[in-house]
Amino acid sequence: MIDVYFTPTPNGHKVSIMLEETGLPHQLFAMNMLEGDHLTPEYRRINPNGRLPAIVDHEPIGGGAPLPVFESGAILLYLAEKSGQLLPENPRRRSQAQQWLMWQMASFGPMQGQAHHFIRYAPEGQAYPVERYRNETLRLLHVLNGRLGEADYLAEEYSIADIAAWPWTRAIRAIGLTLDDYPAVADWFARIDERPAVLAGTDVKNAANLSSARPVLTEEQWSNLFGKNMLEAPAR
Ligand SMILES: N[C@@H](CCC(=O)N[C@@H](CS)C(=O)NCC(=O)O)C(=O)O
Repeated sequence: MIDVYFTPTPNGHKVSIMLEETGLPHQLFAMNMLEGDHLTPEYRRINPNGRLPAIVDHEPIGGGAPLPVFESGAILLYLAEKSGQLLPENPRRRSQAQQWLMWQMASFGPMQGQAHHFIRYAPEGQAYPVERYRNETLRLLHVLNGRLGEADYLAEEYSIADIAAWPWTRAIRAIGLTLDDYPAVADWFARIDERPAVLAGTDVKNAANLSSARPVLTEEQWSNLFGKNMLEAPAR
């Protein structure tokens, strides 16, 4: 059994989709970031970075004690290895899957994450960071469109690279963007959207990050996400 510390965000959905695709037995523990569930010393023993998602595999590859795994990209690689699915065996495609997974983890997720922050959470009126991160997201969508214009999937066959990039593509509407100018991305998005495992992995867990409304946070919730409580958590 695999324990999943889950929140319904793009990074969380990568893991819920992967588990549905592979059929690995798991149980989800819903974590409420606004209430600071991720800031506890107990959770930091699972994820030293104190972010979501994370998993604990009670029957890890190679045996031994339960294995915690953090960072959504590392979780996808681990689950691919464990299941023997969704990481191509062909060396060229395998490398392509790893390249696009790293691209998502290093660029497409973090740049868009900053766009979400400045558009939806930061005090209003900060034109420069909004423009900077929205433009970077547009540039990355252009890169994605180029790749998907030459291959049906990022590694030619459906893989963890697509599972990593798809939920972040789904989230662009929350920052006021569309796929209208990215037809190859739109086709790829629609193909993956129809997969039963993707539906199951996002169904009823999909409330967050699709609305472009500015969330109204209490002082405590703000502190848990961006302020004193967040900063002080690692020292607890
Ligand atoms: N690179 C990390 C990013 C994790 C991350 O930032 N997760 C967000 C939710 S999607 C989070 O935990 N936010 C809580 C916070 O910022 O305090 C991964 O891919 O797992």
